[in-house]
Amino acid sequence: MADAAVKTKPEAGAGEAERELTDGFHLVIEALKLNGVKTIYNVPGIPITDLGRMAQAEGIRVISFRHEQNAGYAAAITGFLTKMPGICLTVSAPGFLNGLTALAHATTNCFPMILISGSSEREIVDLQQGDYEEMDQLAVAKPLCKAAYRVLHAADIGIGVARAIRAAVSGRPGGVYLDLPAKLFAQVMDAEAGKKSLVRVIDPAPAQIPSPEAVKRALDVLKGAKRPLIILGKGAAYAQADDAIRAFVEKSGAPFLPMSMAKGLLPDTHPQCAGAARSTVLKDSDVVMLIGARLNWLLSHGKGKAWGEPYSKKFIQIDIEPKEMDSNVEIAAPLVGDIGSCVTALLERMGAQWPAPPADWVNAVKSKKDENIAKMAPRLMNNNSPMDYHGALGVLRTIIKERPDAILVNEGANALDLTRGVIDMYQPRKRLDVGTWGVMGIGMGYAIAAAIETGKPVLAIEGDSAFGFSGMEIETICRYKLPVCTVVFNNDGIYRGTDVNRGGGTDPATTVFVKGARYDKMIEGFGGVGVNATTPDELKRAVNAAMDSGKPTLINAVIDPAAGSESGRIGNLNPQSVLRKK
Ligand code: OXT
Ligand code: ADP
Ligand code: MG
Repeated sequence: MADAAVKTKPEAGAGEAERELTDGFHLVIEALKLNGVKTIYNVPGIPITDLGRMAQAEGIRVISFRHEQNAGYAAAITGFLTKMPGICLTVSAPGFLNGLTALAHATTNCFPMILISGSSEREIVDLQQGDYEEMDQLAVAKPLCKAAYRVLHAADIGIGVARAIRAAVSGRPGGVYLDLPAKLFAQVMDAEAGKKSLVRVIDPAPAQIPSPEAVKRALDVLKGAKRPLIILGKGAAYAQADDAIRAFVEKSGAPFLPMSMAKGLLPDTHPQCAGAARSTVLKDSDVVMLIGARLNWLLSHGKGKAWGEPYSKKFIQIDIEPKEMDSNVEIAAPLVGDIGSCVTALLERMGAQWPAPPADWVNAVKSKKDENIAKMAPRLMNNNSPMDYHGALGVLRTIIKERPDAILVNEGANALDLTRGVIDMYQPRKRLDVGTWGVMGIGMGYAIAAAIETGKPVLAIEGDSAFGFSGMEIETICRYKLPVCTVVFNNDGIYRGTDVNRGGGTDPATTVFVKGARYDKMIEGFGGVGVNATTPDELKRAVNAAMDSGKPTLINAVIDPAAGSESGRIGNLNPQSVLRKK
C-alpha cells in the first residue's frame, strides 16, 4: 500500500494539508495486488482508462484488447489455467455487455473470473435520466454470473474485491461481476485507513473433504463393477490434482475417457485411455465414475441409446457442487468434495491391493480402440492438395507430439471435432476449446492468455468461421509479440464452402464466405508472419518454423471446401423441417 499511497494534499484547512491520502484508483489496484493479481485483460475508455494506466505503472501487466469479449475470454481461461480468478476490465454499458458473454461463459464452464466494469452515476441511472452509457449493470449481470457486487465507497473496495475473489474460486468456481461506478475512482480517503481497509483473502478455496461414508460407498460400487469406466472432465483438469488422479486411475485399472479439455490429464497414449473407443465404453460399461464432468449434452445426459439403454448402469460422481448429483440420472454413489481431497481419500482407502477389472472388459476396450486407431492411421498420411482435415491434422498431430508442452487452442465445427479426435495430448491443461456451450470466438482471447499465463508456445487451430469471431486480436498478438501460431482451416465457410443460395439469387449461401480468402494477409499488415499452405508438407514446415521462432504467425491452411460435414460431429442436433422443399 505504501508504494501507491497518494501524496496529493488537499487544498482545504491547514490540519488536512498534512494528511496522506489515497483514492479509489489506488485502492482497487492495491486490493488486486494484495491478492496476487498479476494480469488484467481490458479495453480502455471512460471511466477506467486511468485505472489501466495506473495499474500498469504499479506493476500489474495490463493487456489491452480490441474487443471486450476477447479480453473476457482471456480472463476466463486464465481462471481455468491458474485456479485464480482472471480479471477483465471494461467500460460501462456497451463495453460491459461485450464482456458479459465471457462472464456467462466462465460461469457455465465453472472457471473463476471477475468482470470489473466501470459504470455511470447511480443517481442518474436509477432515475433513468440518460447518463453517458447509462445502464443498471448490476441488475443485468446478476442472472448471468455466480455473484454480483457493487462498491459505492472507497472504504469498501477492499471488502468488495475480497468478496469477488472468494465467490469466484470457492465451491464450484464461476464468474463474478464487480460494479465500480465512475465516482468511486476519484473518492479520496485517509491513506492509513485505506490501507487497513484492504483484505487479503485467506484460503479462498478451502478444501472440501468428503465424508468417510461417501468414500466407502463409492469404493463398494466401484469394486462391484465388471465393466468399470472413469470419465475425466475439465473439473478434474482444473483441480490440479494431477498426480493423485493418475495414481487413482492406474490403481483402479479401469479404462478412462477424457472429456475434451481433460485430454492430457493422463496422456491420450496411456494404455488405459479409451478415447478411441468412446461409443463402446459408454454403451457397454456397467459402473461409470465421473470425476469433474457433468452428465450434460456432451454426455447425452447419461441415458438413451449412447448409454446402451435399456441396460442399467451405476454412476459414481465426484463433484464439489452437491446440486450436481442426480441432475440427469440417479447417482448411486455421490462423492461431494474437491477432487484432490476425494481422490486422495479414495486412494487411501483402496489399500495396497485393488482387484483389476475383468480381462475380457479390458481386452474388449483395447480391441475397439486398436481398430479405430488403425482405421484412422492411413487417412492422416495423405498429402492431398487442397488438403482435407485428416491430411492437415496428421502433421499437426506430430508437431504436438514433439512439443507436448505447447498449448493447443481449438474451435470450429469440423476443425474442432476432428482435431479433438486426431491430436493426442500428453500433459494436463494443454487443450483449450469451446467448452460447455460450444461457443465460437474463444480462439484469440484464449491463445493470448495461454501465452501470457504459461509462457509456453501456443498453436491455435481455428475454423475460418470460428477465427472470424476474434480475428482482430491478431493485432494484439503482434503488439505484445506473443508466441502464437494460428492455423486457419480455410474451407470457405461454416462446415463447408460448397453451399448454394437455394432461392437462386445472386447473394451467396448463408454458410459460405469469400472463396479463396487469404487470412495470412491479415497478420502481415501488423508485422507478423503470414503463410499460405496448400499441402500438409507446407503446413508442417510453416508451423514448425513458427513454433521454433516464437514469432506471431498466421497460416492460411487451404482445405477442400467439400471436406467437412454439417455441424461436424453434432449434426444430429440440427432440427429438420419436414416442410423444407430445397
Ligand atoms: O467410438 P466411436 O466409434 O464412436 O468413435 C469415436 C471415437 O472413439 C473415435 N476416436 C478416435 N479414433 C481413432 N483415433 C483416435 N485418437 C480417436 N479419438 C477418438 O472417434 C469417434 C469420435 O470421437 P469423439 O470426437 O470423442 O466423440 P463424439 O461422438 O464426437 O463425441 C460427442 C461429443 C458431443 C462429446 C463431441 O462431439 C463434442 O465434444 N462436441 C463438441 C461440439 C461442439 O461444441 N461444436 C461447436 C459448436 S457447432 C455450431 O454451433 C457452430 N456455429 C454456431 C455458433 C456457435 N457455436 N457459437 C456462436 C457464438 N455463434 C454461432 C458456428 C458458427 S460451429 C460454427 C462455425 C463452424 O465453421 P468453421 O469454419 O469454424 O469450422 P468448419 O466446420 O471446419 O468449417
Ligand atoms: P466437461 O465438460 O469436461 O465434462 P464439466 O464442465 O461438465 O466438464 O464439469 C466440470 C465439473 O467439475 C463441474 O460440475 C464442477 O462443479 C466440477 N468441479 C470444478 N472444480 C472442481 C474441484 N476442484 N473439485 C471438484 N469438482 C470440481
Ligand atoms: Mg470452415
